[in-house]
Amino acid sequence: MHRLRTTVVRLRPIAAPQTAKSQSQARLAAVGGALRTFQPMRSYTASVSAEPFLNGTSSNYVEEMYYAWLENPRSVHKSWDIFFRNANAGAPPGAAYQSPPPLGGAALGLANAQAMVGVQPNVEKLVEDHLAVQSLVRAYQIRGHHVAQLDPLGIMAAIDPGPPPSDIITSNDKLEFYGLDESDLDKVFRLPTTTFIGGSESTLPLREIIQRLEMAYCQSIGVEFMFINDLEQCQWIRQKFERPGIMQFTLEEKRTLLARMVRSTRFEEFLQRKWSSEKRFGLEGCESLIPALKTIIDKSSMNGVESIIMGMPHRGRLNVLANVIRKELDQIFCQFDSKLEAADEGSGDVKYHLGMWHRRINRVTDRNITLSLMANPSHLEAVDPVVQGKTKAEQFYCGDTEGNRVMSILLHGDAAFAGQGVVYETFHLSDLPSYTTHGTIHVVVNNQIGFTTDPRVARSSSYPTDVAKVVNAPIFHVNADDPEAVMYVCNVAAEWRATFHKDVVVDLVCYRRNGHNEMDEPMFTQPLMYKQIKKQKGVLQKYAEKLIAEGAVTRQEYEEEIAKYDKICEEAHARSKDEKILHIKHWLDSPWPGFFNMDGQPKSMTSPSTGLTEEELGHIGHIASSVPVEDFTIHGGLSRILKGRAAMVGQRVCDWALGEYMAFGSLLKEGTHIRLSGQDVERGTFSHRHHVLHDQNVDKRICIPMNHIAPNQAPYTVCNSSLSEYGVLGFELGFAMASPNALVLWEAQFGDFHNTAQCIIDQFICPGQAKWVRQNGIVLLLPHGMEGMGPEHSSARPERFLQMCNEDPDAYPKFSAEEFAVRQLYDCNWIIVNCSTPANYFHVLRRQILQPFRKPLIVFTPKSLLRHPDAKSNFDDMLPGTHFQRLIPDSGPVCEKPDGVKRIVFCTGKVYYELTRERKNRGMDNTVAIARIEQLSPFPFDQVKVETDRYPNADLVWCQEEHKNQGYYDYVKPRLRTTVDRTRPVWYAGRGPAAAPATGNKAAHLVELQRFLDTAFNLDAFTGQS
Ligand SMILES: Cc1ncc(C[n+]2csc(CCOP(=O)(O)OP(=O)(O)O)c2C)c(N)n1
Ligand SMILES: [Mg+2]
Repeated sequence: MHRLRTTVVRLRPIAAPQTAKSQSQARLAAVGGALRTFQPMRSYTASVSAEPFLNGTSSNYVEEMYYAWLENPRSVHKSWDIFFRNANAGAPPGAAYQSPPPLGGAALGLANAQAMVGVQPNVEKLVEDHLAVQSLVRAYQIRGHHVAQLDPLGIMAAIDPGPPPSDIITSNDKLEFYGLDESDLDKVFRLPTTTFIGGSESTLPLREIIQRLEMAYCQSIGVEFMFINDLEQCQWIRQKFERPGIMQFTLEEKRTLLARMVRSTRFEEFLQRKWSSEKRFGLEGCESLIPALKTIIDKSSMNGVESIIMGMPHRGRLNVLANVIRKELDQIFCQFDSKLEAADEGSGDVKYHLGMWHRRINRVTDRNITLSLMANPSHLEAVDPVVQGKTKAEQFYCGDTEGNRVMSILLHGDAAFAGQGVVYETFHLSDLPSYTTHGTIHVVVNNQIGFTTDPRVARSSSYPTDVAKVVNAPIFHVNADDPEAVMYVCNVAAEWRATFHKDVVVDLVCYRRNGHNEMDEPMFTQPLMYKQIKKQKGVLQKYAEKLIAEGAVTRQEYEEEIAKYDKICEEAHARSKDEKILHIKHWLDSPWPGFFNMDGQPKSMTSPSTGLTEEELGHIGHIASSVPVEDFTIHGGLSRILKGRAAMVGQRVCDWALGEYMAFGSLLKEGTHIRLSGQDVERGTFSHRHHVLHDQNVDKRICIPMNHIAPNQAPYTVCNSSLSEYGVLGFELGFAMASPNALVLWEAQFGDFHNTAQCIIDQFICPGQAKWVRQNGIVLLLPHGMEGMGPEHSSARPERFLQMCNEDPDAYPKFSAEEFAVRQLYDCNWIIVNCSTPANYFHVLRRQILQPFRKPLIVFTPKSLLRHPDAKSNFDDMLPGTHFQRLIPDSGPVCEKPDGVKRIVFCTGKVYYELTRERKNRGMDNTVAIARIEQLSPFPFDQVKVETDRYPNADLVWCQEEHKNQGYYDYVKPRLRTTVDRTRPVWYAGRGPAAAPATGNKAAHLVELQRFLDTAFNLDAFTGQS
């Protein structure tokens, strides 16, 4: 319908303005006759143009009439009926018109009209031609990018395989596709409202229409946007790329662009000259990345952005550090010195992974801007969600709810952008309320190769950027050898982000002049591509020649610019030789001002009590068991849960959910922001948490009681995430990076699902501080426990976390008794706990914030214990003066006669409850002591020693419900042995080794459980073994 309507509008034929053809030719000449040119055709002069009532402003009227007539011929005056019949039958408009039939002469009039039917077509052809032109415009908008000149190497097949689309006019004979021919080229058409190629003109000859479409969509820029399902956004993009004369730059802009190209190019050349055999993953072939980023930053600063957080891979990273972030050059150059000593503890990292934070004045806008480049591992794209999380956090802390002040830029390689799934996961966070950063600008260094693999075998999509379509992000492909086009699209990308607060992609189509790194020989695998690359003139040289030819700059000025920058590099190089020590601290991407003392050390080395007053416990307990807003109807089942909570508070006890509530509520009250994110965390996978209440009568009305604890409390963010682990955990890690004064928790639906986020754990959480001297207090909540649920949903794989602890199992730490716990914590790379009581869970969460430094905390959390009648804690265990208990000793009858104890069973987590039940059943409360190791890492050597000393006649057993090659055994055994100075053996009671974490058969599960409990309480089980 819509289409018909617009078509009818264009029924009105128009005479070609005299100037149309000459305009078109002038423009062609201006672009150097850039693309497919059209031979001048005979000019079109339609007799219809003379039709008096079909020109000027009457067209709408006619349109309406025509439209009404199409629906019902009787709805228009007879004269119009006859006219349209005749016109439709092909009569020229002059002939189509007939005087209204005389009164009383109806029969004659009709006869005349009928006689007209059968006159030769014309209006129909007009309609068809206009339709064709409209389709043509649309074809360019949709598929013009496929024929754009994006590839500096001219081997386009690699980036966009396949023949050009048949509906793009690549030569005159293609006009036929639209039912047009060369004779139509000079006909003038009214432009549809969905194009801006006319500028101030609303009509153009076909020849000019095609020329302008070619200019807009088929030169150095290829715009992909027609999949966006928002008309306003599409129109916005069309006008940005279609308006005539858009690509005009001031002299000043051109000179700045040249200067930036000089820096970008000469930086790499300098490094190559000085350190020709060092890997640096240079930018050669994509030097315009630097002006691209600087353009985005300038424009964003102009739009009010004050802080930009960037993530990028190896390619061109040093160049970005030097010329975008403005890291001192001597600090970069000294990294190439192999004798440089490391000042900081830890592994450090290679120079092209380190991060950076820098505040400076933006020269273009004269405003302050903070730029940070996040440190990242080799794992491509892994940093994406981390950048987003940090960006979100910065926005959150400065109250930037629209993303006007803080934004992120993500850089990608073409192969990684297409290949790595985390890119997709990150895109899917982009529009979620608790995860959006209100638009990210993605820049792809599309050098048409990934290491040795070219796109034909590296991806199934046309472009590496297709993944961005999933969130309707426009994609601007641009030939990186055309720096002005690059600058233009970067400006548009920044404006897009500022206008719509949505993601956008700039695809810099370029090449890689060297191998993957400077040592690699690319000719082994890409001989033809590299033959072409060898012939390729550098982009700086090309652009300089262009500007010199234009007279925008003189050769002398250009050479002076080069000399000036080379001198800067040389001087910095001389200074860099004085640097003998590498301070990784100088490469910190997220400083925490005020958290450490001047030397970067914790302000104290004590952990205060994590207890709360009776009153505070009562108050938070009350909030946890009530609905703090009026007229809010909750589900009946939930009412029962809240009543149960109220009863517990009355009895001064907590279950797991209430313990967590106490920890969160109190920290919020004390001013600590809390963010809990993960799949279904609002209710809790096991329906125990219920932090978000839903009104049963009003759609989307919710209440978060935790935000009603105290008037000046910090906000609580609890958010169900997308079904992603890698992306979401990365995001939360980034969020936790922004500030030490927030408790950021990610909960896995079941602990085993953490392995799809393994890269974030292995590359960031475990070694983050060692590599990048960056602390992080993120908390991972991983439901864990063998409960007969099968191989999945059972194990959070504690063995893997434990294996990655940096503690020496064979050395008893040499700390004083008072400082033992805190020093151990300070030295560790992460804390791993498996709490058996709500009180201990409460304490460890509070300790996470009250301790004077930040370490990641891994918590194996319970499932069945959430409702276990014995797994409750008394308020007494949470009062002032109480602490997290790293080890919970046996406080039963064994304490009275420790000498008579024959065995100490050490365990952790839920199996404790199975052990105590079995011990009771067997009447062995006096002979077997059970000690719970609640903090597995750092291992509480000192407290374990107290237990082993207390029971001198006991043998030592480690009991776990996990399989022998899993769980904690391999970790705990050497530590227990170290604790007793290897004087006593450590025996094992637990499931045998297995490939799968748990059986899928409930009966087998129970048999296994009973079997290892038998072993644990059979005092002769290990007799005779050594
Ligand atoms: C997750 C991951 N897998 C593999 C690698 C090894 N690797 C390093 S660079 C690279 C090629 C990257 O190609 P591209 O993304 O196009 O970036 P370019 O090097 O071309 O700039 C590969 C496979 C890696 N670093 N990370
Ligand atoms: Mg590549």
